[in-house]
Amino acid sequence: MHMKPIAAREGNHNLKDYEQVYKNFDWKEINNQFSWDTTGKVNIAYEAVDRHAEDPNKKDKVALLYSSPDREESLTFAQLKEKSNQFANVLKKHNVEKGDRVFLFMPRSPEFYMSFLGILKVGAIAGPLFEAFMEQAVHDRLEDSEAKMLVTTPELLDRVPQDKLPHLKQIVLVGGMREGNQYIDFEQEMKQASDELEIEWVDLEDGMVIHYTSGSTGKPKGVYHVHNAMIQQYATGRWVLDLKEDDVYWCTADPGWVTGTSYGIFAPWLNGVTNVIRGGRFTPEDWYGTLEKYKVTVWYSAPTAFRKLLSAGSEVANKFDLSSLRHILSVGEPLNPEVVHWGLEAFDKRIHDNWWMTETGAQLISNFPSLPIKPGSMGKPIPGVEAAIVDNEGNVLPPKQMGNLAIKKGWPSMMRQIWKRPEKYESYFINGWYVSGDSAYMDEDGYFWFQGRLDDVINTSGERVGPFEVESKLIEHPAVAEAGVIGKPDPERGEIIKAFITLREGYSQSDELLEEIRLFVKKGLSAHAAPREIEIKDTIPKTRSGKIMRRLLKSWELGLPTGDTSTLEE
Ligand code: 6R9
Repeated sequence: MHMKPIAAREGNHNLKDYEQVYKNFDWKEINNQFSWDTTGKVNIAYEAVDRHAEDPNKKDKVALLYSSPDREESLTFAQLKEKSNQFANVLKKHNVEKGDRVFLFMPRSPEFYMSFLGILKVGAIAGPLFEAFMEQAVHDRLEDSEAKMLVTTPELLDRVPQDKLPHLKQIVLVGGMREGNQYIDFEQEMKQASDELEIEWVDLEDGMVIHYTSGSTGKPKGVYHVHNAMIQQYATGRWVLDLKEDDVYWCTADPGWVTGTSYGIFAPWLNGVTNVIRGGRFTPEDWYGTLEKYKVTVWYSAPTAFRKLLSAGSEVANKFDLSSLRHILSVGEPLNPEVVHWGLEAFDKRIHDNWWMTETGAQLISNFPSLPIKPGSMGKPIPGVEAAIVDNEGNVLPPKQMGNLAIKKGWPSMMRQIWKRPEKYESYFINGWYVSGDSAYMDEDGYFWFQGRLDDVINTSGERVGPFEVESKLIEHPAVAEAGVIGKPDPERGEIIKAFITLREGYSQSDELLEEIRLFVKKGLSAHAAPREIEIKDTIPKTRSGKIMRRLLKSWELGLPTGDTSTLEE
């Protein structure tokens, strides 16, 4: 398909001559933006908040602009510094130390952000979890990380299997208490805590965040990031988000997802910009209303949301004044050219697609304001990053040839570990390249074009779901003997989860049973992991070594040729 490029954005922006900067760039140029460049001591929370709080011109600027349907609150940089200091002191009082894992399982709220920053300030490692997670998902992540403390709410506490988590020493409850004196009352302890803190200065290579993400096999992986990530989160905040002093920035992602931390916390605050956080459920009216009310200038969202806005129609968009918008970005799944064109109509703005992963910690490939956009392309590598298409041995392929999308190892925000699984970590790297698991090609102008996942990972509404985790849950249901799970293409959600199952003796197909099985996954794992479609089969195709052949299930589903089935079990 040939599509006319959309011209570069006119006017003043932060990366005016991409090609020139790209050619000459060295990451060291960024270091002098930070105080640690002279002191050698670092803490990302200091650079994101305290530094601005100590600046007389910035301290009273709004850092956090929080709203939800029933609450509105704003915090300046000075206030955010105090609140996060207080929480850090609460943590210290309860013996949280450098390197300890402290997890957060709660909805977006000002308390979430105070806690998150407080955790970093004592040198501990923060582990944010989606509030939608159910018991099994919560358990697996807290168990694997050996989290010592959890910050949650009384409402979510029932999903925390405390008796099965020997490492979990303390639970902080935000917004109310539950019976029993084993819990720490957030509100009460915050009141008593000092807002003066000796921040824990750490090394650039010390851990700061663990995000759990799904692969195609095994339990979710703990992707471990270090303070050094700030270099790239700051730089991409300028080049890609195009953040400037007076911007009002809104990233719609939940901090349970890497986009909600790297770009919902770090990039905006490292750049000293006002950060809008909106809680509550998605509706087109609510989102347009948020853009209008706070006069958002830079907006970072995802294709699945844009597609929902598109299908809500322009009548809805036209009810709102969206003239404050200057720059719009998208990540998480392929951004359909149709959506790019809708963006031009609805907002008279380009939507800038960019590509990265939980493991990469920050954006790597992007459409910059100063580049023409080829609708459907993810753009070009950011300065300081070498991207290529490689074969399975790690040899670079020529333009227009499809292969593995790979990045030369060593960008600042790269993950440094898969928690407790060094062999898993090593398996990402071939011949000096980080191999992403995505297939893509590069065109003759150096633009990258996403083609698909090479493994079986499902991308539903921008969420990565591992088929293995869903299959494991399915077969815990008494009626299910075997299960194979695939992503089925869907116009709005990108993919939906489809499960193929075989039934145990004594069970027969009925709509009630299928619904019960679906709810079983939803209640056990999370709503986004529950299969939207379940189909009963006589057998699930497997290889001779017993691996579920999801590729074959997918071919059947889509009516495609089945390819090589030589390893199929008799
Ligand atoms: C940040 C984030 C990573 C996977 C990635 C790819 C898909 C992300 C994309 C995209 C096409 C884009 N993905 N951005 N696919 N175009 N612009 O999404 O992290 O949740 O780890 O997902 O998402 O398949 O490998 P994560």
